[in-house]
Amino acid sequence: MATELDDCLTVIVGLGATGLSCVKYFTVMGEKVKVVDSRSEPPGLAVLQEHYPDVECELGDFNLQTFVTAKQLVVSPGLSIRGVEIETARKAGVTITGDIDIFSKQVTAPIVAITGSNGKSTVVAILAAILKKAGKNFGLGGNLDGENFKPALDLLAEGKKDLYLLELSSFQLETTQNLGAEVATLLNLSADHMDRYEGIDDYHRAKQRIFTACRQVVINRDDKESYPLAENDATVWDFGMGRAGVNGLGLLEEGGDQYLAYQLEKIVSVSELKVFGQHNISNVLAAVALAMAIDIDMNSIKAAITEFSGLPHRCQWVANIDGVDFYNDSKGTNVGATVAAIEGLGEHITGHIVLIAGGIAKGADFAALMPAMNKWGKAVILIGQDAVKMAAYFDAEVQTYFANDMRDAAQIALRQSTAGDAVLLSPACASFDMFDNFQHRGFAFIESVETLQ
Ligand code: UMA
Ligand code: ADP
Repeated sequence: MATELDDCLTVIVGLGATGLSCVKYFTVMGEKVKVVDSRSEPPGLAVLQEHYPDVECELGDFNLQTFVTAKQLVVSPGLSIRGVEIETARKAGVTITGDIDIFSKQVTAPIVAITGSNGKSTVVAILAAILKKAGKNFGLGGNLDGENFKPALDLLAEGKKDLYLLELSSFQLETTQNLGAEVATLLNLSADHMDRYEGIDDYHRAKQRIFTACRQVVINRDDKESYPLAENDATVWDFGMGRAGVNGLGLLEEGGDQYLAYQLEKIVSVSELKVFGQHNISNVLAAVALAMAIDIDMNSIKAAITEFSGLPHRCQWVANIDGVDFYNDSKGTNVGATVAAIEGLGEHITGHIVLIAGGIAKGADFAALMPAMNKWGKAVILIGQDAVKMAAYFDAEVQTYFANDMRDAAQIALRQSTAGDAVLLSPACASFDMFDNFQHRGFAFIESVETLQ
């Protein structure tokens, strides 16, 4: 007998990359869907019209009726589930889900799931390099950008895999009920996206959902927020900058050298790594812990970690002009990331740092930048929408300048530097006020530096 629910549709909320991947998925499954997006011209529109002309699509202001009469809402990560339409639908008994939730129910191969405020993409890239060395047939996707960009559901079209490696954002985890990863990690926690959460605890709760029903966890000994809050009987691996724990990765000092180690067993010397900064050593240790949790051989691990030279736009060396090194850390989009970049670079150079920062603050408190800037910085050049707000935080000993655009910022930065100093673009802010995304901002910096030569 037909029920009222049979007339209701799965409604895909958002027509970006995730929304499109959901349309493809449900179409392959033979299920009729409807798409809504509050934007009048969402990025996925042209593809939808060309390849899925029969899929009904509502654009512009959301229609509450569509939400409350849906069978389920598949919500894209860019939208908060606390929006009035979604919240009303939830209260009316409509299931709220997301692409990662659907993906985790669909696949049987083990999932390695990585979240954290910073270092996710770097750890994913190191682990992917390790898996390649080990000859694994794995799927790679989730909250990634650049060459690895792939919504999780698109991985299903790639055929059978031995395992899946997923980077997950707090936004994606909000709609994920029971991930059931083989191994899950929350690398670290510092404030980000405070314009979307009620506070850091709220953001932390979203991140903690990565541990739901997982079999193994990898925790960061240097950040207690990385530990699962809920009781579970998962096998625990740990990593951190000190000596390794019982089932852990850490650092060993021997003969004046520092080594990455599993318990008391040396893996490689820190000097053999191509990446610099404590944060990157931590990232490598995390990737090794994850690889060991899924039984990858040590030779593949060693080969990959000593070859890895970092991702673009993450503390990436750009040029040396008159003895001043320029670094592009455009992916430094929150305060924690910029602090890590300043400290990593500060220890690496002989002079001081001239920081280029600013953009959209996302509700951040920039006070945490000050100890690092007071220690390693000499000047800050501010750009973008929240430049004035940010300037109020800097102490008098750090010279503060405002720049109109990136080229202006690079010129001022060079004028304020002397040989041995480093100019670091690490904005601690989102880029969308002046640029399409962080890559666009990074390339604008690289081009601006080129004009200085
Ligand atoms: N939007 C609307 N109205 C809508 C739907 C979306 O205005 O109806 C806006 C959102 O507010 C957002 C933008 O559109 O500003 C994009 O949102 P989306 O959900 O359509 O995004 P996708 O294109 O599906 O991309 C998302 C991730 N983006 C976000 O979570 C914002 C991508 O992560 C991810 O690679 C992709 O899914 C595939 O999994 C990018 C990202 O910036 C790298 N992530 C944030 C971060 O890392 O800080 C969380
Ligand atoms: P995510 O994917 O979480 O944004 P990325 O690996 O892309 O992380 O790195 C983004 C920025 O975060 C880097 O440019 C660097 O400034 C900073 N960062 C990287 N790893 C760490 C870490 N382990 N702890 C703190 N900051 C980090």
